[in-house]
Amino acid sequence: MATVRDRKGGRGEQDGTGDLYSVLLPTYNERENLPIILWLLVKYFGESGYKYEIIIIDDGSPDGTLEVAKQLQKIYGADKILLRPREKKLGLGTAYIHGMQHASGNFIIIMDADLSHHPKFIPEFINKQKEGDFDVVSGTRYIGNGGVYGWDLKRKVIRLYKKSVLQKLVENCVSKGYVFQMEMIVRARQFNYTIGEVPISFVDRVYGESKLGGNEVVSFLKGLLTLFATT
Ligand SMILES: Nc1nc2c(ncn2[C@@H]2O[C@H](COP(=O)(O)OP(=O)(O)OP(=O)(O)O)[C@@H](O)[C@H]2O)c(=O)[nH]1
Ligand SMILES: *[C@@H]1O[C@H](CO)[C@@H](O)[C@H](O)[C@H]1NC(C)=O
Repeated sequence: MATVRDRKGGRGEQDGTGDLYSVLLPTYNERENLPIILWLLVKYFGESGYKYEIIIIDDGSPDGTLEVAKQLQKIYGADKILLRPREKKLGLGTAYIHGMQHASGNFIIIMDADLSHHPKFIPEFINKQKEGDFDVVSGTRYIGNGGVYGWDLKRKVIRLYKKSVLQKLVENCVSKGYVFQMEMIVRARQFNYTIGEVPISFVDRVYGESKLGGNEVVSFLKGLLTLFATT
C-alpha cells in the first residue's frame, strides 16, 4: 500500500475547498431499490458534510425506474439528483462513460443501485483518498476476524476515482459488463496509479447476508413518512 504523501496545495477537509463527489448510479429495473439507495446516500453524505451529486443513468427500464427517479429528484432537489437517461439498455460500461460526461465533480464514485453496496462506506473512501492523495480507492473485503479476502473477482465493490484518472482508464478499457470494472483496476495498476484500500466487512450488503439494521429500516420508514407529509 502506498505511503501517505505530503498534501500538495492544502486540499480542504470536509466542505473545504471545492471537492465535489459525483456518484454514478446506473439503473436497470431498480424501481424498488432506488428510493432506499438514494435515501442512504443523502443521509451519509449529509452527515459527512462532503459535497456531492448523484447521477442516475437509467437505460429505459421497463419497470418505470425513471418515473421513480423523477419523483425522488423532486424530493431531494435537481442540484443533488441528476437524471441522464438513455433510450435502451446499452450496458454498464457505456453507462459509466455517459454518466461521467455529465459529472461536475473532480471525484467520481461508482456503485450499484441494487443494494449490493452500502453507502455508509463512502465517507471512509473519501477520507482514505485524502489521506494519501490516492488516484483510486477501492474496497478490500475481509472475512470476519480481519482475514483478508483480497480483490473481489466475483462481486463488485464501490470505487472512488479522481475524474481525470477514470477518464484515462475508460479510454483504455475494452471489456463489457462487470468485467469492465475488474479491467479498470488491472489497468490502474499497469498505469501505476496509486490505489488506496478501505477494509470492508465481507458481509456489507444492505440486504442479503447482513440485513439493514432494524434501526435503519425504522428511520428509513420514518423518513419516508416525513417526506410524504412535507412534499
Ligand atoms: N444504465 C444501465 N444500468 C445497468 C445495466 N445493466 C445493469 N445495470 C445496473 O448496474 C448495476 C449492476 O447490475 P448487475 O445486474 O449486477 O450488472 P451486470 O454485472 O452487468 O449484470 P447483468 O446486467 O445481469 O448482466 C445495477 O445498479 C443495475 O441496475 C445497463 O445496461 N444499463
Ligand atoms: C510502472 O512502474 C514499473 C516499475 O517501476 C515500470 O517498470 C513501468 O514502466 C511503469 N509503468 C508506467 C506506465 O509508467
